[in-house]
Amino acid sequence: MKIYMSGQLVDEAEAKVSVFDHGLLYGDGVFEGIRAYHGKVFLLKEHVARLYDSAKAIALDIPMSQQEMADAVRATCAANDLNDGYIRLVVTRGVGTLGLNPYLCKKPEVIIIAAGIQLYPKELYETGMNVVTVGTVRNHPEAVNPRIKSLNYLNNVMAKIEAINAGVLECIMLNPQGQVAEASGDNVFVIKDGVLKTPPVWCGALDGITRRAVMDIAESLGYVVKEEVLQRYDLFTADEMFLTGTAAEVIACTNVDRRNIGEGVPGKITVSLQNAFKEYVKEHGTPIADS
Ligand code: PXG
Repeated sequence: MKIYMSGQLVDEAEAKVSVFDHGLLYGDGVFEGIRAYHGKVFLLKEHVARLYDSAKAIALDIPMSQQEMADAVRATCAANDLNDGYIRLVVTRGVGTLGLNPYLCKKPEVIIIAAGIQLYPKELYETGMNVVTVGTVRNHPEAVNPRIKSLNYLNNVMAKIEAINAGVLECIMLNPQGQVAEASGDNVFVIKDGVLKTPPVWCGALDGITRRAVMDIAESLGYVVKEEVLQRYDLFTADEMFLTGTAAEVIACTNVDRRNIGEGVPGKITVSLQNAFKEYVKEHGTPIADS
């Protein structure tokens, strides 16, 4: 596999970071997860823009333009003959001292990995998945704002541990006020009386790119979509519930905290959105190959 690192494509065995990189020492950096479908990078511009916003929020200057970054993503996919897969973009603060001071780091490190994708088990897309709400609350917005896709994902990892220990694969995280924020690596939607509802990002959610795509799709199918504060009550009383994310795409949640959502099977609207999403990805990508 070829990895993009320090401005070049190198063999996987040579793609190594220093033990003095602040990405490793402090989780000081940002990342993106992007999908390629049918030889096109899905919503590439949007992912690159979010990466630069995450970087800006932590005062990290990425040493290349957004266009150069997008071209580097395409070049990494091309070098690995990737048509369908998962791309991980990582920008670390770079090599510094053992102290915290980020201003002593010489140059941010940009890494692009174009690889396969690990999905939830296929049958969960048919049956829906069970989730639990967890005790680990989402980061306070004035701590590490959840809108930053930072390399410091311990908050999410701690939540994921709780989910797995409870015998499920994903969880719902609440914010410090006890409102629904998102899943550990996905956004959350409920449907009540035909209306789609998802928490506004200020409730502690990443401004998910799949989330926005699904809001778009739902509106084009004629559904009303609202960004609304949600409480656990809204999950328990929902007719349908689903998660969205680059890795997960659109997946139904049929049980929360051992309570069935609706009939305990994926709802009709969720299934229609899953199908529409498959079509949407065909039309919203940047071709990997130069035309
Ligand atoms: N919330 C969080 C906290 C995320 O990390 C999403 C929502 C969905 O956003 P997009 O833009 O992808 O629709 C993410 C996405 C994983 C995994 O293994 C998921 C993500 C990052 C890394 C790994 O499920 N993020």
